[in-house]
Amino acid sequence: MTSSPELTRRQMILSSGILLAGVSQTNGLQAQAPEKDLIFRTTDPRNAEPALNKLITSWITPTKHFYVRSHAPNPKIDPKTFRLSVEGMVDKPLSLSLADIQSHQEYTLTATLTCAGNRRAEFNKEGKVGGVQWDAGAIGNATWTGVALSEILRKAGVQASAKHVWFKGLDEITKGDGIIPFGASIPLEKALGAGDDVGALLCYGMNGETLTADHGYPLRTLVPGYIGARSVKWLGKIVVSDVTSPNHYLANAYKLVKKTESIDWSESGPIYRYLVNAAVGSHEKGAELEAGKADLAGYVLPSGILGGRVKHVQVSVNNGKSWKKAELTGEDSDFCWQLWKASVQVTEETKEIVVRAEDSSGGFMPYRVPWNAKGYLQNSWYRLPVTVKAT
Ligand SMILES: Nc1nc2c(c(=O)[nH]1)N[C@H]1C(S)=C(S)[C@@H](COP(=O)(O)O)O[C@H]1N2
Ligand SMILES: [Mo]
Repeated sequence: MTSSPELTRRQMILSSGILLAGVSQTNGLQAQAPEKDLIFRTTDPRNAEPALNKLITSWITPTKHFYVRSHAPNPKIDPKTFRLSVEGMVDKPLSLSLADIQSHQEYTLTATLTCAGNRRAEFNKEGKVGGVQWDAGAIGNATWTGVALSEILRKAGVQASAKHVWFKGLDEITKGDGIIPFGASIPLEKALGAGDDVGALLCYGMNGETLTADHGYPLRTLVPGYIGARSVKWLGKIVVSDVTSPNHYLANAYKLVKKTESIDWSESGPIYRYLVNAAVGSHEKGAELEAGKADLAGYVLPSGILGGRVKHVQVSVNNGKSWKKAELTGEDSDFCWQLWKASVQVTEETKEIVVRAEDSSGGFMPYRVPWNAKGYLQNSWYRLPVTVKAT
């Protein structure tokens, strides 16, 4: 399947850590995937994030700069024979082709997707955490096109005692002795939305183009406001139930637990919403600055709550003794990040640029996030180490 030129390329990729083209994804069933310009944390499966200076150049993240988080190789799915099944606590189980799905009203919305493990690598300062060693790039803001999950559920007829909607992917993840799909569930009320909130989408488009293999072709869920793990790619099955999904990625993983050895999964419940977060993208860690004015820029994400907005982003050059308010740029929209910029005065005493944010729901970035064994929800003050030289 892999030709030798690709192998050569792969080796080159591995040595540089950067993949400039989606060479290994073409499966004959769809067009060549667009190029990716990402830093690969692992290549098999594909886990990659953009350089932060590229990430913050636009409010909409181009697909080539959109992070990829996959637990197994992209499954090869024939769109002609593809079926989405809808079962469980419904009056009328469904088996839908892509055309059936696309015959419903189409929605396009912009929403930020972020991995619960974004900024995970920062936990290592306190104690090693496993998993993909993300910097602050496991986040992106895209336009998503698809149909409302609520409409499909209504068509199937959700029974009165139903409380959760399970999603099952078509990927095959080796776990222990077995092979399992990636799965998740969300509360029924989140799935259905209300009023202006369409709830969750079943998407086939991203940034105005057909969803790529990396992002879940031909169909994925998009759950605005929730951690990326609830937006299941390569969606094959929906189950309506009165309980949460038993799938490993809902029942066990994506929880805040304290121990690495013999993890007690019952210690906490599943993570759903993401938290307010921010990072600097204009400068690299360890950047050399000249004393005087420094122009900084980055992203900021309000907590994943409908109507949630960024209240303010603040920057400190003296470890939080004083703060300067940053200016927000980009658009102000539900479940979307914002970009920010600020000019600050740095001195030879400045060792770090520190950033924190607060949102309209009272969510804030704390000084420190308690260490957790799986390295989730790191949203402490963002610290960018710098060296400042006298002019
Ligand atoms: N089927 C499937 N869906 C999945 C995953 C996966 O590995 N398999 N990863 C999840 C995680 S942890 C995240 S953060 C998002 C990432 O979406 P992206 O790769 O499109 O950025 O997809 C989620 N959906
Ligand atoms: Mo994730």
